[in-house]
Amino acid sequence: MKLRLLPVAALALLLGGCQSGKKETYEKHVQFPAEATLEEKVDMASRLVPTAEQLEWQQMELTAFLHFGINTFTGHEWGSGQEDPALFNPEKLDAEQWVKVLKDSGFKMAILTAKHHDGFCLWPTKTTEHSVKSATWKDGQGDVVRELKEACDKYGLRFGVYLSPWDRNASCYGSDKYNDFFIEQLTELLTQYGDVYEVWFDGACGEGPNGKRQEYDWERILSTIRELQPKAVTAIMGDDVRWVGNESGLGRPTEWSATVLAPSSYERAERVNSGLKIDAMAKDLGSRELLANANELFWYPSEVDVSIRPGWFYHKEQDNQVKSVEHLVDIYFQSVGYNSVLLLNIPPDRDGLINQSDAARLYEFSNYIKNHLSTNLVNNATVHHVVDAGESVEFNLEENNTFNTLMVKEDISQGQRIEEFTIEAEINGEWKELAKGTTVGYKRLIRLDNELTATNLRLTINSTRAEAHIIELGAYNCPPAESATAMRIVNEFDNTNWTILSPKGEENEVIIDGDISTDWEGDLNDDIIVDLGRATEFKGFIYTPSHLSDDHIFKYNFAISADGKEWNELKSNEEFSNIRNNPVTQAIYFEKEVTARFVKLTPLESSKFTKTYAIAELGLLKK
Ligand code: FUL
Repeated sequence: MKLRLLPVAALALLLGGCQSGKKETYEKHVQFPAEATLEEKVDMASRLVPTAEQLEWQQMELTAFLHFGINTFTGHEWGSGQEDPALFNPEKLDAEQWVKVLKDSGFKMAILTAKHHDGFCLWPTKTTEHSVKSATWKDGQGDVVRELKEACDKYGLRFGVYLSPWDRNASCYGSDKYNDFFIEQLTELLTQYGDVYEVWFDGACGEGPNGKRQEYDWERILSTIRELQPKAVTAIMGDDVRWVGNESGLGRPTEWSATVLAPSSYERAERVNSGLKIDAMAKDLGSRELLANANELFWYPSEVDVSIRPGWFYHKEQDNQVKSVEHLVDIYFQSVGYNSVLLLNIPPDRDGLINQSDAARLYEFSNYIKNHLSTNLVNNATVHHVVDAGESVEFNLEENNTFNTLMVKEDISQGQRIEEFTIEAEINGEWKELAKGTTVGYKRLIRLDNELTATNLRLTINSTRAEAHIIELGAYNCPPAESATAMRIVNEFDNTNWTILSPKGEENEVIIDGDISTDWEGDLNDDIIVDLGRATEFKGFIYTPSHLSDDHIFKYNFAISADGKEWNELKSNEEFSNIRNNPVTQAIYFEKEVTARFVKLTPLESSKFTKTYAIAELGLLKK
């Protein structure tokens, strides 16, 4: 495959591409000329490069999220904004403990939820009283942002902030004034604490206290960041770092950092993305088929955000649900190993510490990575090779090697180019194909089915957008990781005498069969009523969403009854917050134990705003 370089180079100059060495490159964005052919677009795409900040961000590989705030003290995932700020009282808060745990586990940056959707600010802002100023903690004199930032500086960890655009407390939310309010909060965070390396705005945008939605002034927000913290990358609603599309830790095997997806904060995003029939969740964000229809391309690399626990905030009842090392290692392979940065959430607990169950798991995880993915068995692994389509490079392996994992790295400072590659091994004088893959980008890890021993490895670039710059090939031996984790609880009671009274239907008992692989799909007005067989004392209930559908219950009522006729509603119009993005088991506790023979869950609204819902299991919680 040979590309027509000259005409394109001339076009590129006309379009203001910048000169770097012999070839023109485009930083962060490239606009295709209206008359560009696919071949010309492919060539221009090969010369789209990251900004210096995006490149440094990618090289961190492991970054940590710290979800901490009023929710830590109320047990919610999304606070209402009406919480009493006095509840915030992490008596033993020690940000140095957080930072030491993260640093020792190989993380390069910590991003704190300075404000989540409830509007409660972890720093003493001038903009609202709904902050640490009104907390019991340190008699209102504390500043979590400062404590964390100082700890980060002391131990050499980068610092980033999450500032929720959606604010359920601010009375001006839903008006122009809110944009000023938000800019003021952002300015405080970006001017009072020193260097900030990532600013994270999620896309959740619901109603505020006055029932209105907000039109955010993204241009002003992003330009404020560029001005005040030019080294910071802006994520998710920002335009430097892209949300991978789920909160389960799953990247794409084909992951283009050079993507046609327009960042949602751009005014044209809706038009551009719907024109291409894509969104952040789409499987393909950068193939030639998409390039053929696109007018522009963005360097907008993927970030995989996922929590070490089912929830984003700390909940005591999830102490035994911290992800296993095996699960964390899988996530690592599917994020860092799929050309993404991992943003792993470790939520500090009510004492204000990283809980021992999470800290211990992080150490085990990082030991696994250190022990098994740092000794490369390939000789001269880091020699820079420039390889065209159809060409191969051979690498010699150390003697007495055994490996089951491969790694390829592309020099992304030159762009992302490789479209398809093959790796073969020479075993007893014969070449055998081990793996085939598509994109490489910053880093691509490949797990093989079996361990093997070989003398040489051969990497062939089958298809590439321009000469590929290979900067490393790796071979490692990764044994199975520890899979032990707590069991997933779906019900804490023996349900042999339970009967489903509603919804009616032959297979309705799947709702209480203890098997999360089956589900019931019903209509919103179908109550779920269970007869427990006898009066039972319990402290809460568990809703396990379906794996087979993404139509989950979002808003609900929950009621109990002694006779199945007179109902006492314990939860009215409540929500399973964030279930759309993170459909994990929802454990809802009441203030105190209740006794009832009948329970009723009424689904009011679905996460997809349909008239239907799905459920895998309904269970009850003991004391
Ligand atoms: C989401 C939020 O709604 C969650 O609560 C969490 O903060 C996650 C990282 O982003 O959009």
